[in-house]
Amino acid sequence: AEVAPGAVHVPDWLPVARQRELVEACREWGRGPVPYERTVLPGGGVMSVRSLCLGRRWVPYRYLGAVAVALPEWLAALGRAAVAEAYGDDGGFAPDTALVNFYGAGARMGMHQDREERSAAPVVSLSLGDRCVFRFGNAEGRGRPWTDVELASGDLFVFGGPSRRAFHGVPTVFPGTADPALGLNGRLNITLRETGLSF
Ligand code: MD5
Ligand code: FE
Repeated sequence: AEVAPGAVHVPDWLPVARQRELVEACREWGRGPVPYERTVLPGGGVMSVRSLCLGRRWVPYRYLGAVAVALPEWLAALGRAAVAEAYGDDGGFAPDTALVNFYGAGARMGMHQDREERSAAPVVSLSLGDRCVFRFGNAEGRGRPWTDVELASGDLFVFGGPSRRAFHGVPTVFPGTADPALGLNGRLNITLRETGLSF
């Protein structure tokens, strides 16, 4: 479903077996040199989600050239397949970064824009585990109008074109709503991005 120009929601895109593999991969990445961490914002606030970045290092509000853990080619290929699914063509999508966000009990994400990528490429979002409310806003500010969309495990969302600069957030995660077969207590979101950073 096209929620707004360039913003395409594909419910239940990933089969459960693939979801399980992704959850396991997210666990495995957390055992490597880059742990999941709460980001401390310049104003002193601490985000409630725990994040891990593959391919590039993200600090608020920019990417650094230092590669901590490589972005696996299979994950970049999944991102290309996701763009092709949403738009009918992958548009040469070549993500260099995966940002993984873990929402544990009570975690949420306030309304923000993703502005640090120096690229017109879309962002691919994959949801795993607990269901949530995803709030898709407008490019003018944090306030209304917005559209609340429920995202469930296996859902794909692609944000491109004018939707790329819309304010968005995750005001609510519904605890205990994940398929028990996933063995995941909380919500994971993987975003694939082209930073436009070359080094
Ligand atoms: C999440 N993550 O569910 C979301 C999914 C983040 C973040 O917001 O910055 O890590 S990504 C949703 C997204 C990305 C780029 C543009 C837009 C939404 N949009 O224009 O709505 O953890
Ligand atoms: Fe975002």
